[in-house]
Amino acid sequence: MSPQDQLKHAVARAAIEYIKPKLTPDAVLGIGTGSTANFFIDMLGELKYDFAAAVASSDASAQRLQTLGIEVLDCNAVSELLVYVDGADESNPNLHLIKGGGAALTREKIVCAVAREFVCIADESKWVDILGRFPLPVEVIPMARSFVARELVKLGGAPVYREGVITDNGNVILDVHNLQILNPVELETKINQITGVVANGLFAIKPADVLLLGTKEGVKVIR
Ligand code: ABF
Repeated sequence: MSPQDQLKHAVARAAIEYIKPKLTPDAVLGIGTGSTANFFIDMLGELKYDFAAAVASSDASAQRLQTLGIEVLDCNAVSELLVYVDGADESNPNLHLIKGGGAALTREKIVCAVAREFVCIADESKWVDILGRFPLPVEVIPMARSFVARELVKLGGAPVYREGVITDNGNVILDVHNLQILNPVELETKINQITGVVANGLFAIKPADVLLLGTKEGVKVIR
């Protein structure tokens, strides 16, 4: 396993230990997408008799959960998720995140909105002082792609169409480069207001509640 994968593995284990005492037989968990989330999903099999079911932020994660024998529910069938566990592309010290490198940002935002607590799991390469080195993903209705790109340029970004990618919702992704995001809540709000935008990858209006950060010195718990 690469050193980075060892850190992802360690934070996945920490997340298992973090959620274990909270589980109840009727609890439904929100489960994210990506390589760090995959480590977590694989370990979640150990606890599958301690909770009821899961809601997944992507078709890929849903399949992985089902393969382990974990029931996957439609989000509309659930009034609340006990916890949402997922990775991120960047986190700042306020636990404002950039997510969506895997193109699942809209479903991730929905799962996050329904969850009582968002536990973010990430290795130390994701930790930044100022968000924006990682290009900010924006999910867009295909017809609005060029319009939204022009509006994003007005906000100071350099949007790049992620060619060949169609989201689970049938939309396209613009990755916005050259941003130095000094006020993540404000930028998230502004991008949300552009007609044709479905969601953007900033999780600042509703940030993570806790970050389990994998470092060479061990897993840090940041709130
Ligand atoms: C999801 O997976 C995303 O929001 C983020 O884009 C990505 C992180 O992937 P990885 O864990 O593979 O770095 O959580």
